[in-house]
Amino acid sequence: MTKTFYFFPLICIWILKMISLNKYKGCFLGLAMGDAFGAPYEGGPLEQLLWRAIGKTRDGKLRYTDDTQMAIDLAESYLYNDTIDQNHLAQTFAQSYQWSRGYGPSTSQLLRLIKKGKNWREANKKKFKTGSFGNGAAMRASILAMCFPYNVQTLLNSVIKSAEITHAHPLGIEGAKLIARATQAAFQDLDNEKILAELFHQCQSKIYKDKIIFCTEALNKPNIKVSEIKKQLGNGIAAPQSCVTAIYFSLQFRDQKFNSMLNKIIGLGGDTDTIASMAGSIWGAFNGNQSLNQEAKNIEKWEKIDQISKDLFERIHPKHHQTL
Ligand code: AR6
Ligand code: MG
Repeated sequence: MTKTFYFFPLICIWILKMISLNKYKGCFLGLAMGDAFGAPYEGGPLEQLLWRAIGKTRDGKLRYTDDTQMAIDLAESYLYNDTIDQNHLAQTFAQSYQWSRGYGPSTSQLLRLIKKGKNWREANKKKFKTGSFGNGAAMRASILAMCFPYNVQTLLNSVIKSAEITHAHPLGIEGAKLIARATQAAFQDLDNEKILAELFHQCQSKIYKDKIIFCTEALNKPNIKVSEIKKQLGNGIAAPQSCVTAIYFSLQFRDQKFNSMLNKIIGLGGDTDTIASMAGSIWGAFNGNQSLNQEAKNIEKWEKIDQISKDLFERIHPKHHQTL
């Protein structure tokens, strides 16, 4: 091995640029907006009817779902511990649990068990022996890119810690790693080809590798139909059926309006809120919050989300936040 190879990681760290506060805010607001604006269109007629009944707060704001709630829990637990403390995070998830946020079935059961005093390490394999491969770990993974923005390996290790509490299946964890790394790359404004090459390199399973290849090809076909994206990449609640879909839309629309991306994702049907939430966080990591601020005010507790983004930014950039 040559000396140049040894120095390569150091050079990589050196050329990383500092991420702005606007990008932090954009990432979290994009997650919450994708979630809250996508939620009325999720699932079939029954789910949509239910959300029509419970999808607004008393003062007329759009409620967010489990996606944003678990993202807030993760950020708050990190800020409290200055690390990912799995026991604390599991308790934080469980204390925030409310059925009306629309948690997935296995996650609902798990969080109720933890609330009753069960250890998450036993409870997380109760419903599925190998753990869940739902997209619930991926939908909060962008927050980890805000906690660990400058080091890939530290980020991926933290994703495993966060994911395995609720989604211990390797495919659930792998989907979360892809979303987290795509967000980290978006913070650095890497170009699409480089992002997808890195994600392909990071993939362990054939299902994700094949989807990243399809995604790379699809981004070079401007007239590709949404129905083809749905068929090839998926629109479901399993991580392999939604994570690469979200990455595709975030990369396709990175230089366009947030709402154009949102409308396309709503048109997909299926798990619209979680796909929009994952894509929204990556879009926000590219573009920041400026164009989101006005519409974000329609969402419940948007000020809290804005404040947590600032707290995360200041925790990671203690010397710089006063100058930005
Ligand atoms: N074997 C078979 N099916 C599985 C397995 C497995 N190992 N793992 C997951 N499934 P869950 P989530 C299927 O409950 O990921 C909400 O709207 C199974 O059908 O862990 O937290 C969220 O916002 C299971 O019920 O949920 C997300 O959008 C389903 O995947 C979405 O639901 C979801 O796994 C998923 O949330
Ligand atoms: Mg969802």
